[in-house]
Amino acid sequence: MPDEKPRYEPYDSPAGGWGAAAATAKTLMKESVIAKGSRALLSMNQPGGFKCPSCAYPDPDCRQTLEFCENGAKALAHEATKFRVTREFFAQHTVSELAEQSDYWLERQGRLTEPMRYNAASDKYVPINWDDAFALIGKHLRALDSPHRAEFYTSGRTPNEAAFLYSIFVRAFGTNNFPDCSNMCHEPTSRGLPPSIGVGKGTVQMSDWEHAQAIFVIGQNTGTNSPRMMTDLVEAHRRKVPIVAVNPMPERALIRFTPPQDVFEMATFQSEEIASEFVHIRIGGDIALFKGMMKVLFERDAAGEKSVIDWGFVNTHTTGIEAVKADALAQDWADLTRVSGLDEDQIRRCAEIYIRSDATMICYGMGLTQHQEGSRLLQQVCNLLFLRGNFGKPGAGIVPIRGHSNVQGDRTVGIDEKPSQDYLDRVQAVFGFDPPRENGHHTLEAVEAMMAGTAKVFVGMGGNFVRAIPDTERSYAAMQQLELTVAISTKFNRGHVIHGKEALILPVTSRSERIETAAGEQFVTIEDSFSKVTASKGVLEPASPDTLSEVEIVCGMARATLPDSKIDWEAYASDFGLIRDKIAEVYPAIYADFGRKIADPAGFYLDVPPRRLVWPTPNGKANFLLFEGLDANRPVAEPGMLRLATVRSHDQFNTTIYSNSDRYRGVYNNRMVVLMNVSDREARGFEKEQLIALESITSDGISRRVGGLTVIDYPIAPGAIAGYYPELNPLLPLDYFDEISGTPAAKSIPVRAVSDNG
Ligand SMILES: Nc1nc2c(c(=O)[nH]1)N[C@H]1C(S)=C(S)[C@@H](COP(=O)(O)OP(=O)(O)OC[C@H]3O[C@@H](n4cnc5c(=O)[nH]c(N)nc54)[C@H](O)[C@@H]3O)O[C@H]1N2
Ligand SMILES: Nc1nc2c(c(=O)[nH]1)N[C@H]1C(S)=C(S)[C@@H](COP(=O)(O)OP(=O)(O)OC[C@H]3O[C@@H](n4cnc5c(=O)[nH]c(N)nc54)[C@H](O)[C@@H]3O)O[C@H]1N2
Ligand SMILES: [Mo]
Repeated sequence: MPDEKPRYEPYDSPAGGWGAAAATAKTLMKESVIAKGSRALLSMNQPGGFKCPSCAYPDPDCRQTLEFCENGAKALAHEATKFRVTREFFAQHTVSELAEQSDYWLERQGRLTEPMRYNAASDKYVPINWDDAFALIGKHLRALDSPHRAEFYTSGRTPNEAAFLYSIFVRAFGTNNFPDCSNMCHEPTSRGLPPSIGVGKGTVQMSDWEHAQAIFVIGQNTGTNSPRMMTDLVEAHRRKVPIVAVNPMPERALIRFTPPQDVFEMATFQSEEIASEFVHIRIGGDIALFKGMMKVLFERDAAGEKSVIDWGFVNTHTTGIEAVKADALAQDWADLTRVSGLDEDQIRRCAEIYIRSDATMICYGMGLTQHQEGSRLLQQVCNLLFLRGNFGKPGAGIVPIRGHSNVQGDRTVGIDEKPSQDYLDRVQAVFGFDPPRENGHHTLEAVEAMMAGTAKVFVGMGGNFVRAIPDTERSYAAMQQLELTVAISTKFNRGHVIHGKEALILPVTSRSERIETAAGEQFVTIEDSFSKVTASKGVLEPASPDTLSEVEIVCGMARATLPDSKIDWEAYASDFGLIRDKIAEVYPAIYADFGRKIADPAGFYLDVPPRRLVWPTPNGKANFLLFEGLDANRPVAEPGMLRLATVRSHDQFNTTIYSNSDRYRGVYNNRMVVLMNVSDREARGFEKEQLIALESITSDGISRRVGGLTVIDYPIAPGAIAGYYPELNPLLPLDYFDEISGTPAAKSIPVRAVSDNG
């Protein structure tokens, strides 16, 4: 689909509703899978069926209705597509030709069907059989002078069984180099929350929605990225629970929504106002909002007002309130309003909503994590929650809304570049080999090692690493220097055409498809955002007879790489239940009796100690942690600097682009746009819809620029602009990240906007 001139037409209808129903039908049609896709949708998120491959939002504990949304249906349709990438396709195109195509075009070609190997002489991919492919991987890995020269990436669609075995294989090989998609995503949750509450996970379960008395949705575009959560927000709204949306953009579904499952509202074209308070925050201004709210609480408590602060909770469970209190009280309203971009009245209204609620849930997404101080920012969310004892009671807690459907599960079962010694001891005891003890690489460190030329082999268990990471141009060059790149994928993507000197594409049986092994039909498990583990069993025929499940591919790589391994890879490859038994042995505290528990079609929740008011922190307490600043990003001294948030459109899944439109934001036909406040456009003297370029403001002397962008007048907070990921990743410098977690600060890139004269 060639790019057309972008059209902007504010979307006045409610989100959801008939627009969503129509979009679902259109996608099934486009992928030519109306009958097959519709049938599969009936099994999605149902007991005995498979888990939606899209987001990590949980299924209800017992709702028995259809459980899918427009974007889940799109994810499924693109997985179940009738289009195929075959050996004939590869014979027709050189890789250099393919590299010229857009991400959209690459994705459109469809499902991968057989293992392929890059042939440098013809610049084409040619077929290779599975055994030879595994042998090639083994040969390269064994030839390295150190196992640390290989990088083993994981993307969060990989199920628990495959991720667990992959972590065992890689450790048996000898490294902890586990760059993971979560390093670009919710790593501030994984690293920032433990010092506060002792775990790097959310603390609510599905049943908490019914008990919440106030809900904050911060930096998360719910209607697009976890649409099934809208059902819970609608129900909360109907119970008159105040919902506060904090976002630099008035994301449509958080303002007005029609639940597509609600027959009456659909038939009568009704819709509901979701957010009772829309907080139009400046990018990175959230800490100032939280501190302003805390200041109000401390002042009212000091003035003698009862029940503003839950002193019972604070005194029993926490430490450190004094420093946080002194800091909040010392804040000046002029600073709080300047940094947040909000007026004092609104911050006070947010505080009032918070004080009136005895059970508050704070939900958040990438708008909080992808800043230079993403981890400390989340610690401020914990501070705020501690003040009113919002842990360990129904309806309250911290609610990270995860991205990929099993990104949390992959981390739980061992995809961790900084494994604890405890865990390594258990791996040693259960599997009988000596795992490496030193920390490995996270995503940015892996890219650095590639740039430095010290990394030689890259294995990608799912995902589209080259397109997801920062600093596109330099990253492409780094990938191309590698000796071997291995892409274990369902669909064709950029990572297959930007590759190492040798390259393999290994096609995977997808989540929605049946996995048959020598031991019969297998199922896998995933862990959602609320730490609930459920089984997932595909129902469709595999895209080709020559795909393998991720578990089988891990076992194949392991056998070829570690011929002397005592681990019975063959047995695991055919009976996934044996893998679950080992997960139970390595993680007895959470996974004891896994095999029996997973037989319950409703799944089971993993223990999250703060729910029981137990804090696995070094001092056994919940800790108020002081952050002295107000801004989630460090200052940049350039007049006219804008903060760029790279976001997802309504029609993409990460690097997979479903179309060039973004319906809820009213942007059609072209993704090369910059959403800008009209005051910022006029201040720069740009005409409406003029072509502009963005240049990163950095001090490393490297020029980063993206041109050909149409500026669109948009109701985004002044000083903030937004554009699409991954097209704008060339603007994100590799060294612009949150130091605690290593997460790129993709929501606050300092840029200047200039007119683009070609
Ligand atoms: N359909 C679909 N579903 C998905 C995905 C997808 O691409 N498509 N991706 C999956 C993945 S991996 C993830 S991680 C999640 C991502 O889901 P989200 O967390 O919703 O991710 P983004 O689209 O990046 O948008 C984040 C939001 O943060 C806001 N924001 C930007 N800066 C700030 C700020 O400083 N403060 C505040 N308060 N808000 C800010 C933006 O305006 C935007 O609304 O979704 C998952 N689900
Ligand atoms: N600038 C900027 N950069 C970002 C972000 C941002 O907001 N802004 N967001 C970051 C975030 S939150 C994330 S999570 C990352 C995402 O980074 P990744 O997870 O690496 O990227 P995806 O686009 O989700 O990967 C899509 C590919 O995964 C493969 N795939 C799909 N399903 C399966 C499966 O079941 N098994 C296997 N083996 N392969 C499968 C398909 O081949 C598909 O092409 O990007 C990050 N990068
Ligand atoms: Mo993510």
